[in-house]
Order: sequence, then C-alpha cells, then structure tokens
Amino acid sequence: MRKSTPLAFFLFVTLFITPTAAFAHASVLSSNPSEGQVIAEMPKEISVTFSDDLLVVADKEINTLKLNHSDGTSVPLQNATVTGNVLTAAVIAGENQPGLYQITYRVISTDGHEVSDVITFSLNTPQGVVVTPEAIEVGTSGAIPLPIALALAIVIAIAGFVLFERRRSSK
Ligand SMILES: [Cu+2]
Repeated sequence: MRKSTPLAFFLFVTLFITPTAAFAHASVLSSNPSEGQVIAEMPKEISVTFSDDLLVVADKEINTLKLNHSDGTSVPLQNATVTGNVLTAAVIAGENQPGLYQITYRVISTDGHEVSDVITFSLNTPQGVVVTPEAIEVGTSGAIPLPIALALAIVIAIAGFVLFERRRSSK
C-alpha cells in the first residue's frame, strides 16, 4: 500500500499540470531541432515555429530562446529574430559538445498571451537516451515541461494498469 502513495501523488501532479498547458494559445508547430530529435551536428540556427504570429515590441526582447546542455551549462545564442510566427537564434560556431540539450522558449503571441516550454534534443548520442532528473531541471521554471508530464502520465497509466491487473489476477 505504501508504494501507491508516490504514484498517486505523481498522478495528481500530472493531472493538475496537463489541463493548464492544454489551454495555451500559441502552440509549437515545428522546431529545428525538433522534440526528441537526435542530431549528428549542431545546427547554425535554432528555430521554433508557432501556430500564431509572435508579438513584436520595438526595443524590447519579449520573445526569447535559451539553449542549455544537460550538464547545466548554457549555450550562448545570438541575434534572436522574429519573422511572423518563427523565432530564430544563431548558435555560436563550435558549440558541439555531445549530450542532451534543451531549448527553452518564452514567447508572447499576437493575442497577448505568454507561452513557454522546453524542447529537448540530443547531439550525437544514441537514440533512446534516458532523460535524467538533472536534465529536466535545466529549464528556467520549476514546473515539469508538458512533454515530460505527458510521458509521466503515460508511464503512470501503464504502471497503474499493470498493478490493477496483477491485483485482479491474484484474487
Ligand atoms: Cu492566447
């Protein structure tokens, strides 16, 4: 019985987070690199394409991209540019340390709503890398990023189903 407590807690947290994110207004249509992608070479530019145009305010950087390596270092980006619904920033040449990376975006779409989340990709590492808690905490906020929350929900659902089936078949 004691084992079900953290499971129930995780389920609660996941259910609590997911609907909040589901009401976000501008969503990511695509990105380079894309979520979960394993690439052999760091691209010259990081870009994220949204479902809505981004708000541009002269002299104010309200749409930001950050790139972090899972070892905790931040990779400097240059010349963040908004073109309609695309946010792009240049990666400084020579940033090619293998490992897990996170793109953290924080944007405001033309309807005035802020959207932020994390896109994870790996550079030159085998597919199926395990996302460590350390990597998850690279993001700016303490919240669990939506894709990870969804993955957790799926894992918990499967675990719950297995436990349920086991309990049922033992009767
Ligand atoms: Cu909105």
